Amino acid sequence: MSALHSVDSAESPIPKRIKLDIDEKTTSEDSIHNDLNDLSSFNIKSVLSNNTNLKRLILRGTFDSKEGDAVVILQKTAFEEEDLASYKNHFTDTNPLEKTFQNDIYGDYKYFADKDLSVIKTTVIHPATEKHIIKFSTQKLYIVDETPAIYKEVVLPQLTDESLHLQWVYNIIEHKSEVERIIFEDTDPDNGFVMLPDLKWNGHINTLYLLAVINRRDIKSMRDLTGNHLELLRNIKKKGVEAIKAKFGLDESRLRIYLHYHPSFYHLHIHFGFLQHDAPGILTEKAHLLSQVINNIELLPDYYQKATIPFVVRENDVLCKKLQEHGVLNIS
Ligand code: G7M
Repeated sequence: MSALHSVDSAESPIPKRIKLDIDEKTTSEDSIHNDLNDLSSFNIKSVLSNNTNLKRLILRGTFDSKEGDAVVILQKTAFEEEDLASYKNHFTDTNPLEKTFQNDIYGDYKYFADKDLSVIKTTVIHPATEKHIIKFSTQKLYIVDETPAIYKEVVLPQLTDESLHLQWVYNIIEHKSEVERIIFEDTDPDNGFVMLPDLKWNGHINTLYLLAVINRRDIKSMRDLTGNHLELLRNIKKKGVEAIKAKFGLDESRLRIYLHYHPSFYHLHIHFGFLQHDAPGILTEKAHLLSQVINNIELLPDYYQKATIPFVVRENDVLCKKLQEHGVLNIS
């Protein structure tokens, strides 16, 4: 997945047009992303989710003369504080205010901004699999305390069946996609990683959201981490922090550096976000601070093979059914 458009401010590290990098289909000749200039050929079939907090609408549909379903994610972008000066250019008599009501000292208006102030970050996934449709649909959530036994007997067999494949990750570490977006890279095969903007990032520093994807392919998630990986984890933390300081001027103390459990793809990766940005997936049932993970392993090298780790499962996940079948999750 990747963004179709991004606001290209002076500070933005992301070019105005970002290549869409989903998987190997990106490069195929009939890829929707080769010449998608507007959404006039998109036919809406249903609304998968509408998050009024995130101001994000996710639609399922099809594209004219293209086979298969598509998912289109529309998300209103945050204001960019750093660029206050440019706001003056947007407050002109060609950007009308329409009064909704007035009461004493309070006035409520609709402001019709120029198009660069009203950018909607758009992600297009085509062809979208049934897994994508499920992933992006609003669903009931359940929390499960995952013991090592539950992981081994129920969760792990399910992960190996996981068909949301890792091609897009391999494209990143093999320099086949998103090469121009790389912010930092350490090519060491054991302890190296590629740091680049997360697909969800719109390029504004106040919503900074980067991803560090490791070069090696033998660590699925936090569960696999042991004392043998301390060097890798410390390296990602140190060099990732240095790269962000050099590129964006943010100190480590202003960053939230964390892993997701469970992640959405099983190739170890670490999130680097601006502390004051409430990024999706920072809640306690999902986010694990990297410094804490390192410390747990320092105290006990096989901590993550012994620990019970809670995680959230969604009602339509195949795993949810499996957990019920094994009596781990009881849904009335
Ligand atoms: O929840 P989890 O820790 O697995 O997070 C995975 C992250 O990968 C999400 O925040 C996605 O936005 C991000 N992501 C997913 N895809 C398919 C891509 C991609 O193609 N490129 C980039 N740069 N990030 C992606």
